[in-house]
Amino acid sequence: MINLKDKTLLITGASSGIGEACAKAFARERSKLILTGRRTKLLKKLADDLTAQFDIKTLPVSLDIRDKNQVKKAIESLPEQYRSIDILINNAGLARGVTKIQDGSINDWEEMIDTNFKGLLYITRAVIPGMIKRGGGDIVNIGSIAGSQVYPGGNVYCATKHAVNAITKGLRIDLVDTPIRVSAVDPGMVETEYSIVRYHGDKDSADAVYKGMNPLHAEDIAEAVLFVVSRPVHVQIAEMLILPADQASAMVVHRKR
Ligand code: NDP
Ligand code: 8X3
Repeated sequence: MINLKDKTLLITGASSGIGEACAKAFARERSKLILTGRRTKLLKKLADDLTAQFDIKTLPVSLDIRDKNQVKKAIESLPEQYRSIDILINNAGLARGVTKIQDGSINDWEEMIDTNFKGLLYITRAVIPGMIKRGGGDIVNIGSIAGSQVYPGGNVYCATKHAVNAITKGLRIDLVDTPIRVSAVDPGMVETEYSIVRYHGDKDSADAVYKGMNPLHAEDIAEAVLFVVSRPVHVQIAEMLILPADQASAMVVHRKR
């Protein structure tokens, strides 16, 4: 098993949900954390709390992953002690809306495409050359069951996660002659801010998504990410699909009445 103490980790979307849970899980391992996202106050508070609790180095970085210039600049201007990124967790992402394509909001589509797909590409492009130069690293893409299945109302969100799935596979091919490992962790239903964001702040609609069933917790996914990157160097976990026990597929969920 690889010891994660003092490994430098960059997490996108660390201000809530799965990204925040990853930050906490790796803080327990005493990794060095670069925490990125748009909500600066939340990132700073998380960084301060983790530093105080685990006596680790943390760096909150305000970053809108949709802005390619911001992404490039943020990576290039990292302080020296955070420059050697060992692990990149591509987690930032969102769904917007559940409407049919014919009724869809082009703004919602562009937000999903720009964040989930293009943003992931920008940050990966900025981080990989350093990993290649240093001769190692891990890239973990948080995909989704929506990366291999499509469900009603999922259309563009599912397309972005299918794209993440393809990029993960493409990256693994491109990096096969390097020691860099590329993994996909693909969750089913996890109760985070995800559904609140998807329903544009409508809490009742968001709560209804999980009604009568037991969803995953963000911590369940963080544990999986921890497992993936702590395997011995010759082991590459290519894909991990993780579902709640109450979910069988994107469209089959058992709900107690
Ligand atoms: P949350 O809404 O709780 O977290 C999403 C994170 O992404 C936030 O930290 C947010 O930070 C960040 N983010 C969104 N847009 C941007 C942006 N433009 N620039 C930088 N950061 C951004 O949801 P989850 O934790 O559930 O989602 C994390 C990932 O997991 C996503 O990729 C999602 O698609 C995926 N996923 C989620 C599932 C679920 O059921 N919850 C299931 C399968 C996959 P901020 O707002 O501060 O910028
Ligand atoms: C998020 C989970 O249920 O919308 O990727 O496919 S779901």
